[in-house]
Amino acid sequence: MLTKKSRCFSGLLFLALAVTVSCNLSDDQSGLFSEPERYKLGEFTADGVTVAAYSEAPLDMGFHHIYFEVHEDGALLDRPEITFTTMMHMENHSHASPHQNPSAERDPDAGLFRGWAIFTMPSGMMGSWELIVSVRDPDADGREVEGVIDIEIEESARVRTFMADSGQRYVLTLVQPKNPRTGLNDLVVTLHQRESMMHFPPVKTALFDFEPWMPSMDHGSSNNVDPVHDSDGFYHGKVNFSMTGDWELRFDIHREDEHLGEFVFALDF
Ligand SMILES: [Cu+2]
Repeated sequence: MLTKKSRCFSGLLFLALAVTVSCNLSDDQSGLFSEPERYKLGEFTADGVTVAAYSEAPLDMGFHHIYFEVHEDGALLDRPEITFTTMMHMENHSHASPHQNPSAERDPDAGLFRGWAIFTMPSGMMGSWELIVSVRDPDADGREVEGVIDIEIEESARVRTFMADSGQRYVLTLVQPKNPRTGLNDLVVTLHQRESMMHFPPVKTALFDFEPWMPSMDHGSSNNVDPVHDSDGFYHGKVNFSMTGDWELRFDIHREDEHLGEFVFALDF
C-alpha cells in the first residue's frame, strides 16, 4: 500500500494522467496486496473478463488453496461462478489431480474466492501443469468465459500416488503439519481415488493407524491421535513431536477389508 501510494505521489509530479490510472488500479486491488502471503499465479482475459489466480506460497507437490478474483471491464464481479481443473500435459497423455471448485461466497479472510488443489507431480521433464478456469456471470445473461493459467510445481515429498493390491490407484497427501513444531500438532491427510485420469473422488471410509517415529534415536511419542474422516476425504488427527529432529510419520491404511499399504512421510525440523 505505502509503496503504491508513494509511487502514485511521485508520478503526480510527472504525469497526471498516468497517476489517475495507476491509483485507481491500486485502490481496486488493495485488498489483495495488503496480504503479504498472497502469491500471484497468473491471469487471463477473455471477452472483457479478467480472471486472476493466487496461492499462499509458490506451488509445490501437495495441497494448496487456490484463490480467484474476477474483473469485468475493470470492475470486480460480485458473484462469479468459478470452476476450474488442474491439468498436466505429459508426452502421451494428460491428467488432472484432486481439486475443489471455489465456494460461491468470498473467503472472509482473503476477500477472494477460494478452492484448493493437490498437485501430484512436479513440473519439468515429465510435463507441464496448467489451471483451466471457467467463469460464468449470472448477472450477465449467464455468459461464460474460459482460459488457461500456466503454473509451475516444485518437487516435494508430501504426496504418494500408489496402486493397492486391488489394482485401484490412490493419492495420499500430507496436508498438515506444514510448519511442524515441538508439542502437539494438527495432523491432516487426504485420500483420493484415481478413478480415471480426470476424476479423483475422495475416499471417506479409510482407517488410519498412525505413529510418529524418530529413526536416529529409535523412539516414538505418546498422545498421538489417529486421523479419522472429517469430510470430503480429509482425515484429522494429532501428532506429538516430543523434540525437534528427524521424524517419520508412519501410516498404515485400510479401506473396508482391504489393506491399502504402509506409507512414511519424513519431516526434519
Ligand atoms: Cu503427470
